[in-house]
Amino acid sequence: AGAGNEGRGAFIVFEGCDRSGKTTQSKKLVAALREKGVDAEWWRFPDRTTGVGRLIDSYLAGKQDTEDDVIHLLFAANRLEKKQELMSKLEGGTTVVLDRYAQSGAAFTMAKATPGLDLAWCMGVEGSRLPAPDVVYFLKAPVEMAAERGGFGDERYEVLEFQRKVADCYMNLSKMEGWRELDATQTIDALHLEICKDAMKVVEACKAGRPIDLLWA
Ligand code: 2DT
Repeated sequence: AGAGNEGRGAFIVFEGCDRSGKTTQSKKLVAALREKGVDAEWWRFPDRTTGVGRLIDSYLAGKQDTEDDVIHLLFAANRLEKKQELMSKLEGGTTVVLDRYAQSGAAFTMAKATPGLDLAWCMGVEGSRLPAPDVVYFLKAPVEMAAERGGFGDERYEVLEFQRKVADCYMNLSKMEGWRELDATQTIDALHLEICKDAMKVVEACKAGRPIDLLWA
């Protein structure tokens, strides 16, 4: 039990378009929190290691086509299957830093503009079954810049035109929900410092007993 082990852990989510720096920043945050004595873990969704996760992986790799509603539900199921573990980490005092969560689910499905799969549907599917993040860090960068970064273009959604739509959906969600918007074009270290300062406050508030809300209820 470290210094950060009394009270509950914070639930911190990173969102943003592909290649905006979520993975780098979320991992750096976990390392920094641990250095400060905060018990913290890095998670990501989709978790491709579960049975559901393997279906998602094969869809993202383009090996399998899946209806838009079905793949949305699989992404949601992938979160629901980790809910007990997530809750017991938070309640046990561990801060969980997530690289993508249900906000990705809503943004990517809405970007497809499939009839019947609107925001209300997305929110209804899992909104009352999962915990809400204590903060969402939204990394904003022009999609063109993200596309120039390494690794872009390997998977189903990594197409500039689609990423533009995802960015619009993220922007709308962010405004609606009051996410913490961050300039992802600054240096890795400058962005990291900005996030660290804010995240420590969130960790302290959760430790002091801020309740865990429902995601969208
Ligand atoms: P990465 O593993 O590189 O982050 O890509 N996605 C993710 C969805 O469409 N719905 C979801 O609920 C989630 C969590 C975003 C994963 C890809 O899967 C998309 C990019």
